[in-house]
Amino acid sequence: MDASTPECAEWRQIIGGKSVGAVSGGRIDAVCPSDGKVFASIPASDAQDVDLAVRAARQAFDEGPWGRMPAVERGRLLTRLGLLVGRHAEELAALESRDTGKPLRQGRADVTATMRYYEFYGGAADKLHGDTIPFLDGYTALTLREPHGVVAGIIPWNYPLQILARVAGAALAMGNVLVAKPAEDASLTTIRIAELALEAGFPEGVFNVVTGYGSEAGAALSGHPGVDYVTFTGSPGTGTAIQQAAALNNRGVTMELGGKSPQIVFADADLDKVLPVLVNAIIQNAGQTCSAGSRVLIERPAYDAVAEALAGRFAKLVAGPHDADPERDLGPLVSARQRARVAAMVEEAEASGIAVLARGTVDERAPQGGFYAAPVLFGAVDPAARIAREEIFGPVLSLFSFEGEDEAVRLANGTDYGLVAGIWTRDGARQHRLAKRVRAGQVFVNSYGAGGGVELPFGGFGRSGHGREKGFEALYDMSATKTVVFDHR
Ligand code: TXE
Repeated sequence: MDASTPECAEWRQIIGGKSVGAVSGGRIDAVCPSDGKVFASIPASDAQDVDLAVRAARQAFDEGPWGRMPAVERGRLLTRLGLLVGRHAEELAALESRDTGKPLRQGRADVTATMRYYEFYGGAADKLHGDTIPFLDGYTALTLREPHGVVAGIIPWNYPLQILARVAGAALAMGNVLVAKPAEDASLTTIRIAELALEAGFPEGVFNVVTGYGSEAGAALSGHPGVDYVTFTGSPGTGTAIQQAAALNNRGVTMELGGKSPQIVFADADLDKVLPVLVNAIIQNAGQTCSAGSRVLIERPAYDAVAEALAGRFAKLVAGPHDADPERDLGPLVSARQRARVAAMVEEAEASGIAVLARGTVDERAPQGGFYAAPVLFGAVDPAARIAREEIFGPVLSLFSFEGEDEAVRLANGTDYGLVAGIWTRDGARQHRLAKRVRAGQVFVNSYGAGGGVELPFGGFGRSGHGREKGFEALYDMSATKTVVFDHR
């Protein structure tokens, strides 16, 4: 770690309400993606720390005040946490922006959504209730919604604040306790939120954070027998490993594993409205968004006009530091590893002969050590190509053409993923037909929410995962039904 940086802070994690380092004493550098420089460090935890956190969580669940706390009180704590997030909004936005490389305006938007998650789940905590069920004469049967117990939340680096908030909000609202494991690339705001949770009044052991590498802390957490439920957002490969580990303990899981989301543009679409949305849906967070609109399917008569207009916009896009003044269109990618991954896919596509219609630039004043990637627009992409089927997780957009609804649906559903889709047409009947036929967890008609909307259930089909997060729906994943039968004959 570069100790010459005066502000190079040694962060600690939160276990059982205490701010602690890793038992091993190991540390991981926190690197700012805008310049590649180390500016802080986090504990490199392993199975020992995970075990301490799971035990602290279990104790809080079994013996602490949390288990007896009325739902409305849990809700108040979540609401209070949301208010504290608001009070620390600029600090959190700046920290998220520095740790992930996202432009400050995106950091601010993430903080706004984060507040809203805690507010939403604070209000929802006492709203989900069971049923009474008509049963045999002389009996009363009813259901209760019960927490799972210890929930493990394995969080990625692209939207740490928001993804933690949707996991923690729903889990805690239902009375679970949490052990969160943020990504080694971006853990700082997760630690900060756990500190604010203590300040808000959450009892010790309810909101734990263990930092460390996925292969160590993450693997230990997902396979820990003291964990009752695992929720994960990340890559399909890691999702499989986590499910295998959880399966050895027969634990339930929620998996959000990304996408290859299509935007279907018919020739009658309002092009003035659609064009900026198509661009934003792939450059937001430099394309590192699970719901990025990474494939644009264009009805043949409109293909040339849309491709040309998009090329004009792409050529003007500039990537720059997260704190650039004036702000740039997008920031750097999160890490050298992620940049290399994106560059390899772009190079492979170019080498295979796929046409580059336009390329953005990197701000010439951007620091040399940053992990920048210029946006790339590919045209007339073969649906069988790797860039057409695999998540790139960078500012890379692929265009395809289609003729008629059937081909549009075939292309849209032609990958293993199924997370989000956009449908652009003025034809009302077609909107309804397509919304039904497209296989995606969220479908936007004449807009593209890029996963937005705290209230909207979110999750995928196929390789995109299973289970639903966000909205009221998440409360079902984060609880189990208990049936109680009284015999009063
Ligand atoms: O993800 P990983 P990576 C996709 C995106 C990206 C690719 C690779 O396409 O290019 O994944 O990114 C933890 N047991 N998404 O390698 O490995 C890890 O520490 C338990 C999509 O960063 O999935 C981190 O906390 N945990 C996506 C988290 O898993 C493990 C968001 C995510 O890391 C682990 C991020 C293990 N064996 C990447 N290995 C989305 N859906 O939004 C790693 N982890």
